[in-house]
Amino acid sequence: MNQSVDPGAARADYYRRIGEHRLTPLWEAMSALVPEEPRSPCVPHLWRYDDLRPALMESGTLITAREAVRRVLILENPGLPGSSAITQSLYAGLQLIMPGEVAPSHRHTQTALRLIVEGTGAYTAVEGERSTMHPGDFILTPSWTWHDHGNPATEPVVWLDGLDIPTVRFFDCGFAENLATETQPVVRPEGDALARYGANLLPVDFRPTHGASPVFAYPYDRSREALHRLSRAGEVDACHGHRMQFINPSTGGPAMPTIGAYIQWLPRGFDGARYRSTDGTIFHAIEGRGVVEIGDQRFEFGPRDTFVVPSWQPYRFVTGGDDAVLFSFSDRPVQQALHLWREARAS
Ligand code: 1HN
Repeated sequence: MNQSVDPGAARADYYRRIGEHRLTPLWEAMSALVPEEPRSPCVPHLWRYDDLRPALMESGTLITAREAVRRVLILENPGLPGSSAITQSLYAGLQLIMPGEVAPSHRHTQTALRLIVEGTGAYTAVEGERSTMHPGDFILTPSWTWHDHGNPATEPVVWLDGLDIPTVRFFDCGFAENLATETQPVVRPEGDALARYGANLLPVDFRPTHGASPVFAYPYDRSREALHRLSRAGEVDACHGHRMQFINPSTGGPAMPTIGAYIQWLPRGFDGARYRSTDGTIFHAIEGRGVVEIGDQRFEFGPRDTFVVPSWQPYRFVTGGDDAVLFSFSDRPVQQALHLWREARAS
């Protein structure tokens, strides 16, 4: 090297010159590109439902569901501004539909899930079947299936949306189209999919038409009953309480190929062990109260609150006098399909 030239200045000049050829030096970026362990820009955050509900209801006076197409307030991670993302791979929002409204039918390659937060009697239609919403119900919209929502009831209905929007954006494989009519024709009675696919039975000639579960709606009363029985059976997991995965009954695998969805029962007096995994996870409290410690932060959660745990951040749950039921979702099926997923429990 030329001794008379400051190496820092020489390198800077070199980087400028190679930049004109659209080249950059790996050695300046290497440790950030290949970290020893995940260092997500996503940060822990809790959205308290009672604090945001007035703003959500106000949106109902400012724009109709028809004009908005979907009237949603996005839960954007404070560490990912401008991204419309709650984790690097997932999107979440709170959707409001007022009595008498319709959210018009469309389809897209993004997969969606809904967890009903407040109100009863709205519906979502998927593959010609309408499912009536009740708080705690888990409803999914597989990739490229027509879906529309309506609220023929008398109260506002709110649900948490989860979509794989950032994942689809990452792969640049997003397509969307609108149906010519506002609502899709109803061709099956309500409960048809659950009867056909949700009773440990499958039609003998069943052939999947998409990668997601043929059961579109998982009623909360069924999931809650199963968890409640488990909670009586004892044998609580030190980290998760009683945690179950929503499955595709035709495969035994996750209900959606790109999003894993889970529900867990934390018994009262639970003092959980620390846990971490590489799938940044969104939690939503359906019932009960508790505390979640994420890294060095502590959040109290109550019914209808939503919080996010970034990839590889240690977290643990503590409950007081209440049992709590938490819904959650993450990109775990994608990471597992790619053999990338890891977890660790505090020893
Ligand atoms: C969508 O179709 C829904 O169908 C919700 O309810 C949120 C966010 C972005 C793009 C499409 C829905 C969405 C969405």
